[in-house]
Amino acid sequence: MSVESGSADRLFITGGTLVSGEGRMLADVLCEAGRITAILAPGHADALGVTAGQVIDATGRYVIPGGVDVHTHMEVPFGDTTSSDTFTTGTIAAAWGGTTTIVDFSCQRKGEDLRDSLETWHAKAAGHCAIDYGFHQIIGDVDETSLAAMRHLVDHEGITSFKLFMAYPDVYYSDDGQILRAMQTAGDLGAMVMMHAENGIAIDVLIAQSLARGDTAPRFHSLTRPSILEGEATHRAIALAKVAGNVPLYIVHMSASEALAEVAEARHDGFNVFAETCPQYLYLSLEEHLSQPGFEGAKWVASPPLRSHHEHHHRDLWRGLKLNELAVVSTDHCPFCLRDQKEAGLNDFSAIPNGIGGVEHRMELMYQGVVDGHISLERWVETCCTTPAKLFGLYPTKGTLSVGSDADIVIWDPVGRTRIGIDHKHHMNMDYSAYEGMDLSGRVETVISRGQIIIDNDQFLGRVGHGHYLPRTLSNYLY
Ligand code: DUC
Ligand code: ZN
Ligand code: ZN
Repeated sequence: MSVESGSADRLFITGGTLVSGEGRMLADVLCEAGRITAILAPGHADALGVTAGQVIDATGRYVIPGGVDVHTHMEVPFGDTTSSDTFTTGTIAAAWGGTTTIVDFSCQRKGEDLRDSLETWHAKAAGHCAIDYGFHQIIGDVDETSLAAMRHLVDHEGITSFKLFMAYPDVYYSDDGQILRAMQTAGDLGAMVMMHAENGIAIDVLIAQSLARGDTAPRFHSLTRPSILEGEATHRAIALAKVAGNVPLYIVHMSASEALAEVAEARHDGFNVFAETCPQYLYLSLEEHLSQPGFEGAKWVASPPLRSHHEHHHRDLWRGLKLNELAVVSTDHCPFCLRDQKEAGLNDFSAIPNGIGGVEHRMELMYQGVVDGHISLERWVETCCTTPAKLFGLYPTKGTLSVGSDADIVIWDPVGRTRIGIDHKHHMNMDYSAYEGMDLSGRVETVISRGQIIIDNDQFLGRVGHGHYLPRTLSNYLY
């Protein structure tokens, strides 16, 4: 690929293969003032009088919409610590990996007003992001006040999705009655409910028993969060969403076959149920990662946990992605350093902050899924760019290469390679990589955000503060 410079406000991408969820075609893309203004059959630019500003020759490359990662946690408090990427470091890392939009979470603590938590998250992000960002709202305290505030957030703040927890008693946990009430309110508003579906009450019993036995190493994190309890919670969440009137429900960070089966059945029966998985649940396992000797396994403590590769979860999740039982791939990027952060749980796995960092690598890891034959090229774009934008009220501004859309574009080199690791490609603020040593097919070559080139051939050319807040609309794709 070569870039010729010209007017910064006008960008012409020629000779590439445009890929969408529906197919691929050879076409040229004209971007002006941050938007896509024309998509032209190759060779038609001259006839139509298109005079280029800056020209990018994308011959032999895929041209895809910028990645949309609808599940990240920058600067999120967890126990006594805070996730290690700021909105600045995390959004720069995302850009390096071809993601041009994130949706993070504003978190309501018990007793806090939803609006105050949102203000706190705006203060963390505003002016600090390299790419565009939005927020979902976590409701940690379902009561009359927060139910009323949900309407305010939808009507005035561009927040159209709300996350609830069936895990973490005493922190973010909601009981079934609270969940039902929040779902009824979301249903009235036309908003989406996102669910962390693990049975936290039962899990806490298993954790206490494990620690009492002296089973304190990181791998017991997975053994005390059995997949059947993810399946049970998913079943219950779906049942409650049905009782609330077929309210749109989105199961986050799915890791388990049992949970997938529940979603597949509900979707088959026509209910408005969606789910995402994350690369860690497709590539990493209890045996190879969480069970590494000593304290190493702490690097991969996240909830839900990595699953056993003997139990077919990985295979089933790949199949679910292919069949649209799983709609989206996000990262649940929630990074903590091993030193001083994960080490809080040296003698007690339950004190290890939960989370894996991966915002930089989602597009790369999922492209490997194309090369390995798990999903098609089109499905890669659909699950990583288009559907997340559709489900969360960002489409068609984001997630598509269409006239009028934001010029968020990735130029992808299908024959290049990407080596992930702390001494290779690694821009997240973490002292290790969860994907250390992986050598992947394909490479992010150029990343464009609203018409500005922010990554080009291993150089960051973006600007902190370029990223705008994205107020989101209610989605038209939930019913
Ligand atoms: N759930 C998340 O969505 N992210 C990090 C930890 C968790 O439990
Ligand atoms: Zn969660
Ligand atoms: Zn999360």
